[in-house]
Formats: sequence, C-alpha cells, structure tokens
Amino acid sequence: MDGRGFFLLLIVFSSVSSSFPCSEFVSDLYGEINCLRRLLSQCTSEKANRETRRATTTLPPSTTPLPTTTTTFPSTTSTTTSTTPAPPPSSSWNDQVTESSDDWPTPNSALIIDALKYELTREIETKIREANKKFDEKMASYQVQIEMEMKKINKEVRMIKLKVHRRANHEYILSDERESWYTASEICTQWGGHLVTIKDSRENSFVAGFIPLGESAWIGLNDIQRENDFVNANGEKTTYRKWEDGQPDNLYHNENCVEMMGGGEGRWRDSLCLLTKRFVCRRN
Ligand SMILES: [Ca+2]
Repeated sequence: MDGRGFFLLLIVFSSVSSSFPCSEFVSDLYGEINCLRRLLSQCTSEKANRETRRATTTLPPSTTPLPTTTTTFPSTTSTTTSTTPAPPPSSSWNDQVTESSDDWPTPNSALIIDALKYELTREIETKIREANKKFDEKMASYQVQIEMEMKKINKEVRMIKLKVHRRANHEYILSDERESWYTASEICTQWGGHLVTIKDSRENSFVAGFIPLGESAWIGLNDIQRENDFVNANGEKTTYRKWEDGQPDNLYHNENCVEMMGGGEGRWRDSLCLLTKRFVCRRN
C-alpha cells in the first residue's frame, strides 16, 4: 500500500466511524498515544518505501486499482493486503536505466572530452613555447643593446679621464684605446669635438709633442669620399700638409685615412681606415 492509499483509508475510516483515529482511547491517554505512534510509524514506513521505488525505477502509469486494505483500530495488529506492481520485463528495465542515465558521460562523450583536453593542452603548450621564444629573443636583443651602451659609457669615462692638452682656445686629447678611423671619429663627436684638424705647422708640432715616439694616431684628414681629395672630419678646409716622403701612396688602392707619426716632426701617412690606432680629438 502506498501513502496515498493509506491516507485514503484513514479518510474512509474516519468518515465511517465519524470519529478521529484512536478516539476510543479518550479516557486512556497512554493507549491513545501508542495507537497514534503506530499510525505514524506506518505512514513513515510507507513514505520511505515509495521514495525508494521512485528512485530506482519509473513506475508505469497506474491503472492498478487501489489496494484493498483492512485495518482494525485500536487493535495492536493490522492486516494489510497490497497488490504490488509486477516488475517490468528485463529489456524494459534496461531501457529505463539507460534513459535515466542520459546526464552521465557515455564512453563516446568521455572520448570526446579527452580529445578536447588533448587539443587544448597542445595549443596551450604551443603558445607557451612561442611566448618563451619571443621572450628569449627580446632578452638577447636587450642584452646586446645593454652591452653596447656599457661599452659606449666605458669609452666616455675613459675619455674623461684622459689628459687634456690646451692651446689657442682648443682642447686636445690623445686616446689610450685603439680604434678604427670611423669609430675614433664617432668617439670624438661624443666627446664634443672631432678628429683633430691640423691647420698649420705650429699646431702640427703641438699635437706631435704628446704622441709618443714610435707610435701613431689618427687625425681628421681623409679622402674617403673621393680619391686624393683630402678633407677634414669637421668639414673645415685646410691647405697645410705634412706628408712623409712618398706619401700618400694609396697602397693597394685602399688607403683613405691619415695618421700622424709620434715624436719628431709629426709626419703623415695615408693608411687603411679599418686599422685600429690611437687618435687625437680636438674641441673648441
Ligand atoms: Ca686614398
């Protein structure tokens, strides 16, 4: 008997007896309480059974007549006859279980989820590799830039520490580092001047005085743009020259920068611009 049947039975019983269940115990409070407890226990048990059946299977539409129940109050025993619905055929049972499991992953949906996870993982890993590669390239680029800036700063610091020679409102320095003519020209510009322009014999002797004997240094004169058309690094036009005998010879057709020999008269030679030598800067 289900809960609904039981309650209908109570209603029928009440209407027939025209009195509240267990009303016979009005004068026996202990007996009435026991009677009501039994009724409550039956209701609770029926409700639990009904919920259990609903959770495990779906009952077919009920065409079964209400069970026939006979209960005698206030008897301590009750006789209950119920008609239990026959279980569905095994094939129908399996179908119902399958249908009730639609919300759960089937083997196919599990495979799809695994495939999606695999693709997503691969895509994320690819993105991470690309990001790491870009980061490494950026870092390498920054490192090269930093090293170049550090070299530049170190050169400037060394230039600042050099002894400054003064003459006729000009300042001269002789580098202690050796550089190509091109790099020497850039460093002199950073210092605020140019590779020295020699305008006359007095200036030539002054500069030759602080270049050690046996060494040489780049000056600003060059014919890089046009062969044998010598100009100065600062663009100033000069006519004074102090060549060694046989110079400029443009040896191997590739000597376009001028160096001054140290000590003595400070004679000049044309030389390969890419050779590294000390150099003299001048600024106003
Ligand atoms: Ca030349």
